[in-house]
Amino acid sequence: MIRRLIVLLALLLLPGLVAAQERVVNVYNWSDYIDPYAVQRFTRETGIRVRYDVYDSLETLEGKLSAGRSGYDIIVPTSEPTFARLLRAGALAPLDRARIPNWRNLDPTLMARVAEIDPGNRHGAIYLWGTVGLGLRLDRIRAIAPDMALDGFDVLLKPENAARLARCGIMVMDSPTDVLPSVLRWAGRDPNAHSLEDLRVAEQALMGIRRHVRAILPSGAILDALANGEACVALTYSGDVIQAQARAKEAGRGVEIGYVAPRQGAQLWFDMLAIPADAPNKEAAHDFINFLLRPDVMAGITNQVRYPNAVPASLAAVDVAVREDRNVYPDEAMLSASFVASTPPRDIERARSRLWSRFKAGR
Ligand code: N2P
Repeated sequence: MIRRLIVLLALLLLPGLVAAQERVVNVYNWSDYIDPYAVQRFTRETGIRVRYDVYDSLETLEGKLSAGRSGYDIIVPTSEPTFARLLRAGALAPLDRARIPNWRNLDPTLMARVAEIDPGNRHGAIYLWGTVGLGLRLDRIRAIAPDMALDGFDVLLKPENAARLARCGIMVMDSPTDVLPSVLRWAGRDPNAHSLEDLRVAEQALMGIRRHVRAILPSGAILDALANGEACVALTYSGDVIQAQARAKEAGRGVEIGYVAPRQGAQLWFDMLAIPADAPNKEAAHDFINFLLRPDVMAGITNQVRYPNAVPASLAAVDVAVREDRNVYPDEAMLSASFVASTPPRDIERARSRLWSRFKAGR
């Protein structure tokens, strides 16, 4: 009888014990920003289950993280301002390099660029990087405005151009953080000059085209709209446009998408793999980072999402068409003209979000 009770008890408790032993990593990453095959492979090789959530703007990520106890083990904030701000707030765990042997695969020159905000690169590894620019629906634009020069933000920000293209769909991603610096640059201002006067200039530029803008949407929705031909001009991230271009081509309905990063200087950004200070599964998070930094895994990711990575040894396995696409891997001239956004002080940050609400409301 007693033996039977023990067996029964064991049977009741077993599932709980197994669950307690199951290893999990909670990943919070940008949408359309990984090779699904890499995630499956990680689980197959390590036995660690991946719970995967996505966001599509820095504002969303920061909102979630600053509330604390997000429950995430891996996040992918842009070096500035989000990663820098979380770091300053003590919200990021230092990385244990001994658990990340593939750290040696990282490009030292790129890592040096982000060391300015994270001395010694103690809290983050570059995952992917890219620029901010315009996705253009070339087949429609050629029909509507064959004479328009398609080489920079004039296409969007000159009101006479926006007026001509309005009927085929102008969209802007919903992120003051990743939109305002490019607008300032276009207006001839220092994109990192954080003054109210500068913000007024950016606001004027945006308000000048507001009635021609069909939608201000999170970046994930912009990617979809470009891919299915609903957007003619869309301000968003480089690789998202190139993914949309590939999807549109595959669909074979004549939607032809192109990407334009302003020659005068595009915003360049670096997204960081980081572990929140209160992450529940820090060991599994280290294993995940280590896995992503493998050249073969990274090559698969770049091939899938069309963003360059920071693991030079991956290049050999990156498709030639992707590797040679200057919209994916910008050339030297573009890189030296580019700028990286800095982290605005609090009061300017507040003014930026008020400006953005007015832009969205259109008044
Ligand atoms: C992925 C968006 C890219 C990240 N869909 C921009 N930092």
